[in-house]
Amino acid sequence: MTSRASQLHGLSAVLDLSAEVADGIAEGRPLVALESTLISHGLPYPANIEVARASEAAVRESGAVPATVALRDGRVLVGLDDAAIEALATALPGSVRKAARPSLAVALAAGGWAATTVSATMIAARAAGIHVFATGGIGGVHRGALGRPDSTTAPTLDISSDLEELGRTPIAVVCAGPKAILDVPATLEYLETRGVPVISIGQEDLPGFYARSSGIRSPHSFADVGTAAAVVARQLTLGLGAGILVCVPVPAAAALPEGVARDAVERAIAEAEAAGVDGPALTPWLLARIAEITDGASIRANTALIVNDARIAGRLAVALDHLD
Ligand code: PSU
Ligand code: MN
Repeated sequence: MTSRASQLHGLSAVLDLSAEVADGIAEGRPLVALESTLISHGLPYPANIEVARASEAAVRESGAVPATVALRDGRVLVGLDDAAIEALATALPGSVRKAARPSLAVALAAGGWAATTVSATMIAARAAGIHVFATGGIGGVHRGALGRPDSTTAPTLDISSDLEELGRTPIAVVCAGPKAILDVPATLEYLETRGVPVISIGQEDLPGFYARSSGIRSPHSFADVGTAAAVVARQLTLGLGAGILVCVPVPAAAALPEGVARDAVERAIAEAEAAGVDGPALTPWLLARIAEITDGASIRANTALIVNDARIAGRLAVALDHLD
């Protein structure tokens, strides 16, 4: 490595803000980051492109500026135009990388398109000065990550880099709970250890991603976005370093009944284990298999919850702005 190449430039050297995002920042408007892995890996076409567009529209309706994040040819794009969203949504399977904190450098060096997960999107949002981010469900501790009680298989230690990122990057992440494919109690414990507050809006239970409830009580809950915003503002300004997870349930009309969601998730996980699927491919594989098992009902739930999260994130960004 030459001395020039070894200089530390930081992410700002590879950051490309869209005109809309740059204007929003210059005007001091509230902004909401959106991720792109759910477009390229999380949902099939055309649900993925509909969700990407509807999420941006929902953020705008709430009075904030959307900033969808992806990587292209070594650059971190914050704010995508419609052609970029279409490219991600229609890409051939396997042609778009999935970039998380541990794969960000490789994806940037490889060139071409890469989609950003929650961890990589948080990194980009922080570099752009965006404090609020909406996704569907965060990654977390996979079942079997810590071993299985009645089997001889070794612990996989498959724990999403999303959790570490929440522990070290001060951004509010709005989601419909940890994804139901995970070990949700272990995911909550991990977040607690890493100093990440988990709050739910509008109900005492932690939202269950496809279902309204995870069956677990939320560590904290608040009646509405306004009261949650005061806590978010406090967390982000205390200098603790960690972000905050803000959970809102999937809209009732699109929710899967708890039993239906649980059965589909358990069946898909058993099949994934039998098929030996692991690593970054596991989450997309499970989401796709659950869609087949539920005959598309999980896609409708996932779509509705992502757009709802974007709307709530927009309101949260506006409420934070009014607190300043
Ligand atoms: N939310 C969804 N669908 C998704 C994801 C979130 O509704 O596909 C993505 C996010 O990008 C999240 C990733 O960071 O799944 C988690 O992947 P892993 O478990 O491999 O860390
Ligand atoms: Mn993983």
